Amino acid sequence: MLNGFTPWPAQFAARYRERGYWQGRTLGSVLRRAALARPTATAVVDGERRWSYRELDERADRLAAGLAALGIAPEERVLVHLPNTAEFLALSFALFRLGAVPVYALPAHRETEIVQLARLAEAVAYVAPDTHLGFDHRELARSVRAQAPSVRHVLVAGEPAEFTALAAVDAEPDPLPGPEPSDVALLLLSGGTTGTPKLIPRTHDDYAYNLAAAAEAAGLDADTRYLAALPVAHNFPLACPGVLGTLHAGGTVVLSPTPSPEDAFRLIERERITVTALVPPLVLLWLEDAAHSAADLTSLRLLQVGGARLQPETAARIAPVLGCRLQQVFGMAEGLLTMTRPDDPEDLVLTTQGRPLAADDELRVVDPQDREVAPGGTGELQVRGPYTLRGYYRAEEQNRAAFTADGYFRTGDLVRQLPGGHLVVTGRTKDVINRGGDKVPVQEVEQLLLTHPAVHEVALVGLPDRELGERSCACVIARGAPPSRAELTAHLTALGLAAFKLPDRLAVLERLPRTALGKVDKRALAELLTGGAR
Ligand code: J2J
Repeated sequence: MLNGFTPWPAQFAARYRERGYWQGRTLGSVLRRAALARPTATAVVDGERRWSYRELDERADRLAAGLAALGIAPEERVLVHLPNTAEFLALSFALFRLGAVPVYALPAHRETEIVQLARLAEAVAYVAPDTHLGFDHRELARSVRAQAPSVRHVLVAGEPAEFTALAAVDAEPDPLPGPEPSDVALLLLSGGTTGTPKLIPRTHDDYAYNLAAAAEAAGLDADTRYLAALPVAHNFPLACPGVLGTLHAGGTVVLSPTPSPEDAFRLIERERITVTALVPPLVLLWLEDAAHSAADLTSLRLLQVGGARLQPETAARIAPVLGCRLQQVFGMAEGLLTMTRPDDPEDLVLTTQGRPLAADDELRVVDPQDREVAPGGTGELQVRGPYTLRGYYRAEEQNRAAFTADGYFRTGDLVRQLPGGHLVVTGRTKDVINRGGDKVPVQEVEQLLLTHPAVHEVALVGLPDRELGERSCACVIARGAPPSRAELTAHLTALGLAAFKLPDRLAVLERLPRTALGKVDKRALAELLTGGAR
């Protein structure tokens, strides 16, 4: 078992097996089964490339053998920093079959995040494209190698420079011992509430359940043509049901280089897409563009929306403008998924975030003292269940705060549960800014801002925004001449911070409002900056 992983207690594991959640499958076998059933069907479309199930399956086997020949062993971690490409899928299944553990970084991540992740996971390899949207990942690989000594291999999809070409990692498949279904299959990045990132271990058993149950709840089958518009390194388009759920169902995955209406509409028309998933700000963009687009979107059957709060008014425009049904999804890389269902009444689909995937998802809504609130009341959501983690990877101290004594995960989300079980997400208790689905880890950004010589003190707060839901504002007490926002963002960019974490606004203040306990009062600060309009 992977060191640093917290397994479920034995009686829970037994229950989840007995009740059929954990079926003793590995993620590698999910693809094998689909490939045996429909070898010639198209599994993945990436630009002009089309791979059949047999081809994807064989590529995964050869790549697994090639990785083993490089000396990458089961349980070793591989940092995967690939955009939406066919290689992402071949590599993921190769690692699943080998029993090596992919750590998924988002394409937007830069040196700060990548080095932190490589160190935390003690990754032995970093896999990236040569360049992507104008950014040279080989440059980044050089600093990763210099700062994270565990990284022995850099594998490049494309022109490798001094590194190894991913395409050259290829060998005759040998039967591999392979992982156990209860082993950790992958590590996902948490939305983040602390200064440094946290990794979420997902096992073969739990993730196989997750993707299969989500596929069922979204009505996927062999005729599904799923468009991956969001970056597939994220849990939502990866397995909720996403690309893995589509492959499980025997459908076709179409990879979009970006989620822009321009790229996505072209692919929806060309590939007769039936299902896709978006975050709310992209829904707004798609609705605006669809109104004057000549693209034929009539194949679209279902649009999943999640990651941040969807305004009911926006939700109501989806069916008339895009001609498809809406499925709201409230999810987290930590596990729990709630979804609206096809047979839900219209008002629940428009105004709630759905109900849990599993009958054995145990939900509790609590007050700040961890006492359950009265039914229908608002409070923090705590959860445990067959696909919700019991501990972050190698994070003993943080785990003491993130979980209750009886194993519930404290989500940091404020919710209210309706009598039928549907949840309405009303806010949060955690110090994260949800910038249209991109999670800005507040403490991490504050710590980096403090390294600027003109910043004496800083608090990053979220301010309401019509398009993104929230935008970030850095409230700064200056040391000497106040810095400009351009100076601060240049400083953070030079440190190698992902662009979505850069402050959208700057407010230079004389002092920061404090709570009775002396902590910065972020609520008061946000009210001050919005003129109390919050
Ligand atoms: C309000 N807040 C939401 C929603 C997530 C599916 C969908 C999303 C994610 C995801 C995911 C929300 N309304 N509909 O992994 O599989 C906020 C909550 C939650 C946090 C998790 C999936 N859907 N959120 O967004 O791990 O605050 O996962 O705790 O990135 O996003 O973020 P993340």
